[in-house]
Amino acid sequence: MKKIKALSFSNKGRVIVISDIHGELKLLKRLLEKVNYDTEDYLIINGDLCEKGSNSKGVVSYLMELSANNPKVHVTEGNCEALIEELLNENPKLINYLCARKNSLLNEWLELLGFHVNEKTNIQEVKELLINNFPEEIKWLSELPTAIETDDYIFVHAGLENIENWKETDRKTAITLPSFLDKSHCANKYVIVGHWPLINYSSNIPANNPIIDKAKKIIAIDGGNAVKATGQLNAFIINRASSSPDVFSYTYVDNFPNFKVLKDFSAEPKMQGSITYPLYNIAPVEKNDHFTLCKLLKSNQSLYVKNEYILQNETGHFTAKTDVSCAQITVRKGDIVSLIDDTCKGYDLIKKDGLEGWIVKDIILELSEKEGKINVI
Ligand SMILES: [Mn+2]
Repeated sequence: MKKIKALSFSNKGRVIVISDIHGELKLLKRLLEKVNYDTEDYLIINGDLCEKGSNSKGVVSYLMELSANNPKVHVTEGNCEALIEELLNENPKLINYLCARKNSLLNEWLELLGFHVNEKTNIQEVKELLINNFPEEIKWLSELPTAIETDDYIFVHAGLENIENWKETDRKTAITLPSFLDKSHCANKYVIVGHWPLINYSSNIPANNPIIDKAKKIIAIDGGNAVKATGQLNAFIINRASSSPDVFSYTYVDNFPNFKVLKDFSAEPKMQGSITYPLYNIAPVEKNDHFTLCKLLKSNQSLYVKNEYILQNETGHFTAKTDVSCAQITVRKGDIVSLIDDTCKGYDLIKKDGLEGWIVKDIILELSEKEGKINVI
């Protein structure tokens, strides 16, 4: 990769890292408010500002302005920002993409100009229109660094190749590499990535919380915001103090309402695990009132899937409707949780401190808007 930005953090204060905002400007602003973001903090936005959410242009404008006015704000490119390159290279496939994906930065810009793309639209026409009307934004996006390197950290959207000189990582790999936590690198400093929703790595109880792998020196922070039904926008915080090692913490925001637990509920220990991308095929073994014992095909793992989340297709095969927790969660009276799904029989799907699972129905009470602002982590 060619675009590597060298940076030096002062040895005290905070570094706040956020990735995969995907056009969710309101969530971004709520998250900055929740962490009490201040211009004294470093703020690293680690790729995928746009696409999928409803306000990509808003996120791009907001971060352009924030970084222009504050030398401690830095942004790396993600695979979604690389769309700009496809535009500049006049890739005709971009037209198909824009027809298929309504929530796209380029479609939002074109809509402002009263222009709608269809299959017959010419890519040169789109390029000319956008370059003439959004020259600063396009320049800013196309100049974003692929990685930011400091004394102790490398910030890159998706990952690095496991090679002696990490700087030789192919740029496309750096912004598209899947599942980096399952891989390794030899950069000898922490590599902080987004791109791969954390729920894909879940084992016992599914979660979208950041994962720190000390042995591999990888920190993964993509909460699956705007991509996963139960996703969240994470802020990973590095607290620096000159006399001691950096301390890590995190928090998140999502769009689920907060509730207070009125009665204890203990999870059944056998109820663990989750169905996540890409293993959605299951074979039901034993159907019960609320959950069906299933074998996850390929991994052969046994899971209890909520009956409402099981689908049978025309060929008779069974799949999970979407990513779903197969875990129950222990909650105590007074806990604050958020509610993901209350449409199923007998049990509600909730999130507690980022962990997702089922609790028995009718033991939670919705908080007022003011009370609901209590931080769950
Ligand atoms: Mn990405």
